Amino acid sequence: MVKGTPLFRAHLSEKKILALGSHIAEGCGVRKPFQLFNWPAGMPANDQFSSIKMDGGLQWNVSQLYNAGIVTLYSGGDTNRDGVLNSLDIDAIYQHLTVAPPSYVGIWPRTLLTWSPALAQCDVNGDGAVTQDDVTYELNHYFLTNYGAANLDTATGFVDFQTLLNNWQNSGAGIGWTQADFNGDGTVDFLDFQMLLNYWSPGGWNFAPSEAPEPASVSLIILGGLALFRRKA
Ligand SMILES: [Ca+2]
Ligand SMILES: [Ca+2]
Ligand SMILES: [Ca+2]
Repeated sequence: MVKGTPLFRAHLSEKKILALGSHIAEGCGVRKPFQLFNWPAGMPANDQFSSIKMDGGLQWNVSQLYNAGIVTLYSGGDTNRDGVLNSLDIDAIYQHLTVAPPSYVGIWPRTLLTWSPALAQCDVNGDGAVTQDDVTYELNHYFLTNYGAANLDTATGFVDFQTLLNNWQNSGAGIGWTQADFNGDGTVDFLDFQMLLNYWSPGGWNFAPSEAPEPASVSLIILGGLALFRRKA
């Protein structure tokens, strides 16, 4: 499962911090469950890390850390953390905005959230807020496209216009980016049509492939030391 089989038997008896970052090389792929520890018999509840720090802007799924010793690195742009990069990740950003889109005409119809680190997965540009800029970043960096591309190909053109017509004046659950709700307000209307016109580019967008986070390494630092930390026999 893991090159070099860096499995550890570990027992923690003091307050410990687990830091997951990118600066210490240890092979690990995106979205591949990574066996970090081999707990002797599951991790006792009172033996857990005092905190888990995710360094370098990386996001990890640690839901299996204590029962199976496994962590999984999320892929960039997977804002709803379902393991797939698709239009639902754009919808998730719009549904978790902490700041109303500055150019929005009218009163933003969704509830604006108060920023907290729990929203970090939607803060794809890493500026400590969930805003329209995150949608732009998501589109440009992870989909290599732009506003108006309902089908998330790399052009804003007639196919997208047809999608907008097909969903004209629709709103509510089930309406999102794929249905041509480009401004994320939950309704397909003239504002989305205006956005489509503003970004009309049937010849295609030309964003360079992202240099963004495709971390090839995992780092493990355990601060404070382990009371017992030995390689599995
Ligand atoms: Ca996703
Ligand atoms: Ca942001
Ligand atoms: Ca809309």
